[in-house]
Amino acid sequence: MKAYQTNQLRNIGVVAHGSAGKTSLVEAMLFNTGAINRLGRVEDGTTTADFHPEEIKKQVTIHTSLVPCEWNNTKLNMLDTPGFSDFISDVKAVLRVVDGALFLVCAIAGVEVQTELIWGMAGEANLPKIIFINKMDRENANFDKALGEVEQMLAGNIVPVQIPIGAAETFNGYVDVIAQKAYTYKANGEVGEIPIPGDLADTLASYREKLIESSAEMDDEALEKYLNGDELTETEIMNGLKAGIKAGKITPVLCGSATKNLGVRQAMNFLADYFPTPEDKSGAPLSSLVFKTLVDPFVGKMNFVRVFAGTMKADSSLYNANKEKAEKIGQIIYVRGKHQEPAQQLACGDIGVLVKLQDTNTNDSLCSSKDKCVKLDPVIFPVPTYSVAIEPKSKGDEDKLGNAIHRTMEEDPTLRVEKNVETHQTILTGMGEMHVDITLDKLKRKFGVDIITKEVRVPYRETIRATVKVEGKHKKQTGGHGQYGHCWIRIEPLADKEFEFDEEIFGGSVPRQYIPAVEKGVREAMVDGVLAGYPVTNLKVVLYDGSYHNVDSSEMAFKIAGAQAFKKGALLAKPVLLEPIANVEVVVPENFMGDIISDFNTKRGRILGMEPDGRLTTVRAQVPMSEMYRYSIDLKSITQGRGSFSMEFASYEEVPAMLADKIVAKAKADKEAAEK
Ligand SMILES: Nc1nc2c(ncn2[C@@H]2O[C@H](COP(=O)(O)OP(=O)(O)OP(=O)(O)O)[C@@H](O)[C@H]2O)c(=O)[nH]1
Ligand SMILES: [Mg+2]
Repeated sequence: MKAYQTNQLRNIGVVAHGSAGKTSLVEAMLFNTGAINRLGRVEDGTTTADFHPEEIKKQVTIHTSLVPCEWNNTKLNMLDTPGFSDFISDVKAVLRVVDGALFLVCAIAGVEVQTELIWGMAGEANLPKIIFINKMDRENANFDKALGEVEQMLAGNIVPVQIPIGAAETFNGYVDVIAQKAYTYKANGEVGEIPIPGDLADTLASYREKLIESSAEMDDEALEKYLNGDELTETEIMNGLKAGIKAGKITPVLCGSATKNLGVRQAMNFLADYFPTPEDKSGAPLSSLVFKTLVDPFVGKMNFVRVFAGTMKADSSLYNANKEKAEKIGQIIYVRGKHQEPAQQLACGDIGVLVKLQDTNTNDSLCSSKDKCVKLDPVIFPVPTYSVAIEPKSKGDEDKLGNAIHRTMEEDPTLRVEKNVETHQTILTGMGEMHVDITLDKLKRKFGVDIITKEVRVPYRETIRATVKVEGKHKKQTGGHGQYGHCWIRIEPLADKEFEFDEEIFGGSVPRQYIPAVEKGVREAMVDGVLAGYPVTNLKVVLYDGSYHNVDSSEMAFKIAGAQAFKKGALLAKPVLLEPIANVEVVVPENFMGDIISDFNTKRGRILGMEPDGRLTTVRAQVPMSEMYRYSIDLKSITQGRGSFSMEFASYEEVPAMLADKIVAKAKADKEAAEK
């Protein structure tokens, strides 16, 4: 791959809802450059961008792929992103490093949820946007309907610069609104000029008017001319369009078919001619951001990096501003999907891959040295909310699993792993079912660990509601050295603290040195509650009496006596089961509010409040954690993917009696089964 100057580069994020045709479009683009001589198909797993085994298997994009297309003396750095919501983190990362986004809209399905969401993100980032209405060749393709949805659902000044000629099997050309000419696609990829179809004349006139008006608004002189009723020159229109795109004030709309490779060359020309170039800061100190990390089985760790200022040179040393550590560049490589070739440098604005960096991962800023350090804003990744419990299929693989997960997390910022000390489960949390499935597949394929998943156990706890006085006596005095420990304890509920131990011993009925042993016995007994084996909390134990034996008493004997007393006492002290409650915040379009609330009612939730904010409403509630482990799936189905939520632990509360009976019964059955 040739080296390109900053003004020859275009960094373009290809984004949309799943299946809109992003990967197919990028494939056609690459084919048109001559870099590949066969047009790969997603269905066959032969595209350049979807090369990871998990992508080929599922026929969807899971990882962002960088596919540079050398075209008309420019390099279009196309970043093909996933459309499936579980992998939205990759889209977020891409939007952080590109100079604009190419949105695909399916000519049949129209504007779908993920497209709407990503549109919002691109808007927040002030990114230039272009729309390509795809699948014009398919049955029921309807450009006007798709365009209508775009205008209605996506904010901004939408300006069609092409009009398709025909649709579905008759789709065979387009009218260029800028040049005011009509073309038909030819088999060899060229186009031939044809007369403008009569039935499109009015549409052309109205789109052209919109284009001129929008372009004129970008320049005072042009605007004055326009308002005076004078004609704008072609150059003025083109400059206005270019400026409008860059400023995010004009969103041009193009059309075509990715899989038939129709309209794709025109889209490439348009990107090369009208899309903004990276800002040229080649003279400034090096500033760059890693936006994706992949662990390749052959190459090792690959860090995708975008240079924002300066030039990055191969065989040089870098400084990682986040880790505050020097890094040596092993090699810079240009990638095209999985194809790799060495590069001497990355010009300002360019995107490439660094291999074998020690401590660098996604979101790290790399600069030239400590004193010329530039730390860039990181990508804010979504917090994962879908959890499963995992364990290796064969017990011996525990260590292997730990290591494999650690490596996988290096390349995935939306994965969490946590060992729950109460339930002894390892909990894997990801963005959704598909994300977790793919992660488990990957762990098996890359690291050879077979993993089974289990339902997440709720970390219930137990406490008591009444005060009791009980005796514990451990006495074995037949033959040899005997054992003797004897205590009286009072167990009382304690509101704000997990545990407290006190003593009110008079006259040395229990000698000093054995008091800690009683406490130890109680604490050990509290780990395994009397109701269902959960840890017991929120109580105070007071040792107030007992007795001892000069020869036979020991710490061990008093520990056993303490434990005995506690077990007996806890049963008498009205034990109850506690469950963790979460504070939940759900953000949904206003019209789903009612459904969200009634769903929480079925989940034993308490609604704390609702706050409208524009089209969205935030619902705040307290819901038992046990009802929330699969909420990401429920929320997706209630809102068709338009909602998001977060939650955090709030407190422990008593489980309603009916439910508690079931949990206790199940715990007993489990215990019996385990003992068999
Ligand atoms: N008829 C027709 N089918 C298309 C076109 N573009 C894509 N497809 C088909 O639509 C399906 C999805 O295409 P992809 O290119 O994988 O779509 P994507 O946007 O990359 O999807 P994700 O990676 O899952 O987000 C595939 O079966 C393609 O063959 C098109 O222009 N016309
Ligand atoms: Mg794809």
